[in-house]
Amino acid sequence: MISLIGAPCDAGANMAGAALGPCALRRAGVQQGLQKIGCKVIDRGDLKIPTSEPHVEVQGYRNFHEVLAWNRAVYAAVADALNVGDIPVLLGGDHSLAMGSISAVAANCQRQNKELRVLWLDAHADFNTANTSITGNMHGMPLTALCGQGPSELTELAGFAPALRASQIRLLGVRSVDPEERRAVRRAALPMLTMRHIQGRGIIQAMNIALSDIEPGTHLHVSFDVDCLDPLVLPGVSTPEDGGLQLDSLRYCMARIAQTGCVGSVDLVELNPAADPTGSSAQRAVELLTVLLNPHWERHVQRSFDWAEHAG
Ligand code: 4U7
Ligand code: MN
Ligand code: MN
Ligand code: MN
Repeated sequence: MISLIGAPCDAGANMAGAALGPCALRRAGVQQGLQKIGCKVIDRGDLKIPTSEPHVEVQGYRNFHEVLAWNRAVYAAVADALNVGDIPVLLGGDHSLAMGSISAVAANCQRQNKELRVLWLDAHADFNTANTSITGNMHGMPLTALCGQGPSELTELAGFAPALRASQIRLLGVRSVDPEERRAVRRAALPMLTMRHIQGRGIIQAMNIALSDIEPGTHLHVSFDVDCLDPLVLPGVSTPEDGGLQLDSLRYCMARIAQTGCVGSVDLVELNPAADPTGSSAQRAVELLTVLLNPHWERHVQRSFDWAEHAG
């Protein structure tokens, strides 16, 4: 069973709008789209947070209290879904929410003695701390917190820290890394397939590398920041970066990930409906999610593989 969990939060982002994501994704038919391909889906509605002190910066972390409250709520909801054996799909909301969702996944994997892998589809590396960040926005910091850097309220959400080692992460589609952030990425040896890598090797090779050493039984968490797509394909984001993935390429990535049979949890984040009045961005995001979660990938995604062989 797939559990849809809405988290209308944009406290971690550079502008308002990502909080409209869950509503726009529902309007684009996320539940019906998944049901159509044969998934059982329950929509658990939107999370709420207790009113906290708004807009306070704590040691360089903007809106710290709201972001923390959202992540505690996300942690609890994702943990509940995993406990009953569901696949939680977090409908964001900005990408700071991945601290809560992936902490819950890491705690669950530790209890069940399961390997955990995180595929991070993103234009950005999201590996800032308050010290390296230019903006102070926490949607650019989730991976550092998960790797144990930052305030303990965030790094210890899982009950232990770090929730993740850099070697468990694969970033895909990156094309914007801040100068200090780049140094941190190198120091941590964070595995990263940038757009330059993807354009150089071709998408087939890139996915071979990204998925190379996934053992059967691994829990694969896919953190899908929709700004990994080119803004011409998906304009509805708060932090657009040119030179992103084309629709066919990402469809192929999603199909390859589905083919592992290991997808155990998903974040669909950073959709900003206010930046795309046509609504096509939400529709594209939903369509890609249905490729990722297709239980019958053998029958349905052959087209995508044929495409990649021509393109690659
Ligand atoms: B997203 C940025 F400076 N690096 O830290 C920052 F360019 O979740 C952007 O990937 C972060 O969308 C983008 O603010 C966060 C900026
Ligand atoms: Mn991101
Ligand atoms: Mn991004
Ligand atoms: Mn963004």
